[in-house]
Amino acid sequence: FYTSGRTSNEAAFLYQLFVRAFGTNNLPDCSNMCHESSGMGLGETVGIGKGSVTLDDIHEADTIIVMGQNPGTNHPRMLTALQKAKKNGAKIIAINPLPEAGLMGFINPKSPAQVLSGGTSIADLFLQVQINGDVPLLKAMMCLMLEREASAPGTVFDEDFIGLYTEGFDALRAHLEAQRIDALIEASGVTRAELEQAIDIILRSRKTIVCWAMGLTQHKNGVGNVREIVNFLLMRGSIGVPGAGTCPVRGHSNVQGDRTMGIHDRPSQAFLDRLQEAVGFDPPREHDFNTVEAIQAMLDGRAKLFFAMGGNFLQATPDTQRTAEALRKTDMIVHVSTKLNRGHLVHGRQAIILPCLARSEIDDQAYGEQFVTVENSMGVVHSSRGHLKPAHPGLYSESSIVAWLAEKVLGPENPVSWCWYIENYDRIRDLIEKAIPGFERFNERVREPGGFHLYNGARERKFNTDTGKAKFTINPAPDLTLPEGSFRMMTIRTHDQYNTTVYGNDDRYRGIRGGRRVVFMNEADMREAGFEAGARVDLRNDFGGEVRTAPRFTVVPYPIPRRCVGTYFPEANVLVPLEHYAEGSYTPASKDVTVRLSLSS
Ligand SMILES: Nc1nc2c(c(=O)[nH]1)N[C@H]1C(S)=C(S)[C@@H](COP(=O)(O)OP(=O)(O)OC[C@H]3O[C@@H](n4cnc5c(=O)[nH]c(N)nc54)[C@H](O)[C@@H]3O)O[C@H]1N2
Ligand SMILES: Nc1nc2c(c(=O)[nH]1)N[C@H]1C(S)=C(S)[C@@H](COP(=O)(O)OP(=O)(O)OC[C@H]3O[C@@H](n4cnc5c(=O)[nH]c(N)nc54)[C@H](O)[C@@H]3O)O[C@H]1N2
Ligand SMILES: [Mo]
Repeated sequence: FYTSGRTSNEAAFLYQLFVRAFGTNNLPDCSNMCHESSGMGLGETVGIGKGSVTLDDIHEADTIIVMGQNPGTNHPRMLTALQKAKKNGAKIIAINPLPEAGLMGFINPKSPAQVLSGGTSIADLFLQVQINGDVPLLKAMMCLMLEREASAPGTVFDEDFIGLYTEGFDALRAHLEAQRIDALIEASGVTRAELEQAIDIILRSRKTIVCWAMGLTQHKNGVGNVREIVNFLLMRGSIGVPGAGTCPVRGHSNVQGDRTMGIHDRPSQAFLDRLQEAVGFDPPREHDFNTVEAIQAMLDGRAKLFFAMGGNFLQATPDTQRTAEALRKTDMIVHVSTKLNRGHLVHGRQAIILPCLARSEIDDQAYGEQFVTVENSMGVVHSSRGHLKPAHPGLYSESSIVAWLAEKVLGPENPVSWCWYIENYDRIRDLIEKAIPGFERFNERVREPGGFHLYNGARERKFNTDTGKAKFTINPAPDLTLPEGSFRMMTIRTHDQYNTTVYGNDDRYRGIRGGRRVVFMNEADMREAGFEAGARVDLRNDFGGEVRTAPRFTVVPYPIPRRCVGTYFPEANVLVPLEHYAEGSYTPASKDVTVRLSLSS
């Protein structure tokens, strides 16, 4: 039972309830491929798997570090917040293998090579990290901060905060002291002088926020990346005070809310206990398949039915050929979708598509027009109401589809009166209030303008870990050696797509027109390999002795670090091995895939 991240709180809550009443926690979701590494890295260290900052914090910050994120294309509204912060005196540091136009403030669609050279930039400092060089970079920065502390004791670390609220600092300090700074700096791809400049900016005050997205989570060490960010913030006491904290920037409009509602293959026992109390049946307790495990289970016949609440599982997941094979092995595939996509074409013995209302459409039920609720990246729950006439009078809402399905599948013995809930979504919200902490007076508070903030312990320095303290952790730097002739490939989004929905063939801020099968490459690497600009090449990955190829990509010279290349998702997903995922979170490591390039025949 897969979920994409657009499903409302109400539909998601009913859906997970149905799935659990049916008898399984098999609830993989797009989060598994997205911010799972963030949820895990933050949960273990600061006790909550969500970011700690609010929009006001961003406006008040003195330093904002934007790592592994391309807000110009993917979070354009965030640029407004960054601009406001800058007006208030904030400095912005971009850490990215690419000089992304939205951050560098230079938008000339015709000339990517000029990106570095002009325009007013949002970023005050650009650190051109190599792909997956973030752990070495952060470690090197922390080592240099140790040096600064040694020469001016009491100026760098927040000893009071560290002593009162955290544990593990001495072990981390010892670990950092044993590092070879030069090796870390070399692995990061930036220079010592640049790191010193970054530290000068950061040390101006404790009000530092780190924002990040897929450039950090989709790595083998994705969880480690997030834990290093936490180390860095904790050292300075830059969490739980105004203008400081963690900011994983999310994707789908309700991916965070879906998790809060219980779309989770590994639910906590506390969540299940409360659910049991609220609804009167005993949900299954054992953990189940995430996205990667679901594909493996379909491949070897342990899963026979695939049900998707939205999304495009075929194209969003890694190893497209194998995922297709997995889906074809099932007995039945059911999609609840707002529009058709290629994923609908690859199915098992039976295929059912249930078209549903989009959130922009009027949802009329027995008690009249309904609204739904969602939760944003900052933990604000607010309402969302459709205004458009439905595309067809026969379309049902996601909540109705779930309720009817539950009623039929579970039969009259099931204690939940499914169809009664959908007459009036206030009833679903009352049930959510009973089952999920933080939703007290849900129906009342969500009707207030702007909605309400969910409680966030980290924001108040209440760290809900097993010891009640925030934790420093030690995270090994990844081995970044590449086999001779290989490259490190990241798969990224263009301006003209929303995940697997491609609206056009341009990527205007990167100067690409009329095609998506392109590979960004450093000019020196091109010369060495003998590729001209515009050359056609085949990409190949040999993970686990299996050959995966993506033929006929056009080479584009680009200011990207040596031995790093970039391609677009989903075209390059055929190259991402299913078994190549983040340790702990199982997020496919689609930002660091080892590939070889050869001229197409
Ligand atoms: N228009 C549009 N908006 C979207 C989406 C969309 O497809 N289109 N998708 C939505 C979703 S679901 C999500 S999750 C977000 C995704 O938002 P982003 O994470 O911004 O999306 P990506 O294109 O994957 O970009 C990743 C960025 O990380 C950088 N990067 C890659 N590898 C590394 C690395 O090793 N280290 C560092 N420091 N940086 C690296 C890339 O150069 C790129 O700038 O956007 C959301 N918004
Ligand atoms: N290589 C590589 N792979 C990636 C990524 C990457 O950066 N690189 N990014 C990953 C990330 S961050 C994510 S979030 C996933 C995205 O994975 P998914 O969420 O599975 O993919 P989408 O393309 O967002 O799904 C779009 C489809 O959802 C349906 N849909 C849209 N809105 C609604 C709605 O309101 N209700 C219902 N029921 N259906 C709806 C439509 O049919 C549409 O075609 O992809 C991941 N895959
Ligand atoms: Mo995402």
